[in-house]
Amino acid sequence: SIVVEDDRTGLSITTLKRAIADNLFYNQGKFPTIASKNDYYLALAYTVRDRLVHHWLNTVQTYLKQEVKVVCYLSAEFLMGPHLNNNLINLGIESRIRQAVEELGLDFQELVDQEEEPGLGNGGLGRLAACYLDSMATLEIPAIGYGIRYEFGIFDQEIRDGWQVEITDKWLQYGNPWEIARPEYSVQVNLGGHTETYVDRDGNYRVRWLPDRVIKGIPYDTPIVGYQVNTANTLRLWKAEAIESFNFQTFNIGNYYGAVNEKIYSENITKVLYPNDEQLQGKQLRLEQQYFFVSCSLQDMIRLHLSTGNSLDTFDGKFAIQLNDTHPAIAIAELMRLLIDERFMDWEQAWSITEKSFGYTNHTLLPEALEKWSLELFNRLLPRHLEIIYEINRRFLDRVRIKYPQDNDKLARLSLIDETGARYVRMAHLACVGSHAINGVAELHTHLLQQTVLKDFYQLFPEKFSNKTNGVTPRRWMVLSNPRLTKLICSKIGDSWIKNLDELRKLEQFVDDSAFCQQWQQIKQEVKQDLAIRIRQRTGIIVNPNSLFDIQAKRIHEYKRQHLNALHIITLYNCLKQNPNLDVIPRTFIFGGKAAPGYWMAKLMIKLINSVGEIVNQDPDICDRMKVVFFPDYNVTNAQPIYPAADLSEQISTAGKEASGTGNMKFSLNGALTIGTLDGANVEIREEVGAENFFLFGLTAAEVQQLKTKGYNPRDYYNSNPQLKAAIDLINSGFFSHGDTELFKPLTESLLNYDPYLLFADYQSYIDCQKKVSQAFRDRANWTKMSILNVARMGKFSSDRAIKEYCRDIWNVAPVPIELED
Ligand code: 26R
Repeated sequence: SIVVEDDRTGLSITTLKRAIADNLFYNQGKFPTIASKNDYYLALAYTVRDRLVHHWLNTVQTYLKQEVKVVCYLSAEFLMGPHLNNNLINLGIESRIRQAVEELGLDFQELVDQEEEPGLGNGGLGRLAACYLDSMATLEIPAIGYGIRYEFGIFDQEIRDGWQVEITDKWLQYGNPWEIARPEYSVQVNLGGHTETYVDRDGNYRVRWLPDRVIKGIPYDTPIVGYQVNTANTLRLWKAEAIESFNFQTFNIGNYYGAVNEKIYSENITKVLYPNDEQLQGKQLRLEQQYFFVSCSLQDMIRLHLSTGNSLDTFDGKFAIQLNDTHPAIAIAELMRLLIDERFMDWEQAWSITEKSFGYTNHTLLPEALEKWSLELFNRLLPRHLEIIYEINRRFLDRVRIKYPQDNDKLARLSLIDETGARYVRMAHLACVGSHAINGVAELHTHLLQQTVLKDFYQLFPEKFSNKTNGVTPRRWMVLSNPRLTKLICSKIGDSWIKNLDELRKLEQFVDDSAFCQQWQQIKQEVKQDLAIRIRQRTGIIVNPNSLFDIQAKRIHEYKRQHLNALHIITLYNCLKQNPNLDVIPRTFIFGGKAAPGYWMAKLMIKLINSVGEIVNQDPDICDRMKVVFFPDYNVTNAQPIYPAADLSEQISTAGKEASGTGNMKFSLNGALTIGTLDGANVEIREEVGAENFFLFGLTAAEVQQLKTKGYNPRDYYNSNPQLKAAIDLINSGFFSHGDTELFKPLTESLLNYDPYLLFADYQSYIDCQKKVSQAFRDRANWTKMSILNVARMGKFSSDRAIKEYCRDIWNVAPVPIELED
């Protein structure tokens, strides 16, 4: 008998080919003869989307029917990376789709490369949110990711003359096949104006907010498919638009330009992601973004809750709301406002619900990154919220006063309002008081939080605190990015490690299997060759795939110390110049990362790396024993082929400064060895892989603290260390800058006079450790063994493990399997 499969769900090769052709014709409106690669990509993407819609709708329906508790992950950033390949892997249809595409005479990789990645995040925090969505879907945890649909994500980076140039990220310009707009669930968000009190019919005093602006929030939904499960959760991102009625009013009185202007003004709110990861204080638009997406999301939760016939009394039993840093912390005041002003709940009950609903994750200890908003700005934009925050603070400080009578310093330190100078709202304090759970993102980070920035809160409510060490999803960061290694591992231990990463331990039994080690090394070699080709395409630099690939890929920041890495390169260069016949292990130094556009020192660090590269790469005395590469536009797409190609992972932040790091996990998972300080999750990675398989250097966080207290003088190190002096002097001589002795002065002077991140103190330890790395790399068999052991022992760093801990300790949610019925 003849079976004709549905074009939208069928999975036979014939049906898939027909579906792609059909989507090309009817969605793209193109004949094959005139279709562009992008038309074909879109036709393919719609074909894949069709095949997950029933997972998605069944998931939503199941959650509603069973009235399950849902995790709402509130984050200003979701750094998703490309969806197509990830969806194919999680749906388990990659090989069929590839075959169908190839039988149509198309190049599969070429189509995959068409996708503009949604780069709606800066770095670690945004990418963590994306890994957590993948894990929640895979673990069948009901979850919604709530965020902002930025029209322009993180800028694209170009390098011109060694400098970073920022290019607008127009990721939506050719359409986004993965999202569905849901204008029927639009909400309104107020801004500005003032408040007034009134007496309701029962004689109660109430407050109403009379805003001077109203914005519409429209949700755009993207399915988040779990790995080999029927679950497809939702990422719901909000776009700001003008309210029609506002427009028409202006239009009717003949002010056409005014009407259009109003629309432009409203849409500004979700126009662009702030590319800074520091110093955003005073940026009104940033606070507007935060409040906008938070208010939209909470209104959405309330609508969902009431739609199933529930009363708000049970809200906290149905929603676990996680604050991804303080960016959405205004949610605490907003939920209070919605419950009290709009639903007429009394304060005590509203507060009890709020506290039980929220959890707060802190992602940084850097004082300049702790969010605070001036009272003036806050009052201008959110007058009602400021009143609510004052009331939260009044009640909170009353309790503190009972516990610590007569300790005004303590009160001032704990207050939600910073009154040490100009007055500010402290968002971290609001988050701590309004949440039942507070966590850091690595053991050391959580410990330091409790001892430093949140010390008083820890003393007050120690039971709220816990650690949740970050993790990364092995689906994207191994299966997708490293198919060769995935295949080899599966051939030895099966494929259940993909869902249960601890099973990688089974690889340990093969470390002495020479055939296996051979294959392992061979794969690393092939992947390095691939990267070498990309490097040549992107930079024109020819690198030797047999050299040690030494990679530092992360945002450019002084605390991450890319310039310490540069000092090592210059030191090595000096050694080779002095002793040209020195027998050294050839190395390729690869950097990737963006600098915040306003962060001059970070931009100068990029220029320094490129300038050093320019000299080193073409110096005949070096004979290709060193190459320095700055790989432009580091993003999720470009990261995927980078992690698998690393021999050495640079995790060299000043101890105590990197909250966790997640790139450190991705490198190690892909078989790189780490050179690192005892910072963030490095500590735990070293614990897991074993000290003998990790290159440790540098001061500990405690030693950093002690040295700073005792008085740190970087110039002493410079004067007493000839190698260090030579490196700094060479930069200052203009050797790397065509004789310009001024160019890098801001950088070298900052190091000589302040060196806030202690590069000079850690310099010799780093150089010595790098020598050990080179020595170790000579024994390739043993290196391979260490590489295998690193991978075998990375189980802990799966985001699945992290999410299970959040579910158990913070959210109190359980898996909800999805049955597929049509
Ligand atoms: C508020 C504004 C100034 C701002 C500050 C800091 C905006 C963004 C940031 C970035 C911070 C919060 C961040 O990305 N932190 C990183 O979080 C990762 C995930 O937990 C960690 O791995 C990483 O160590 C940490 O720097």
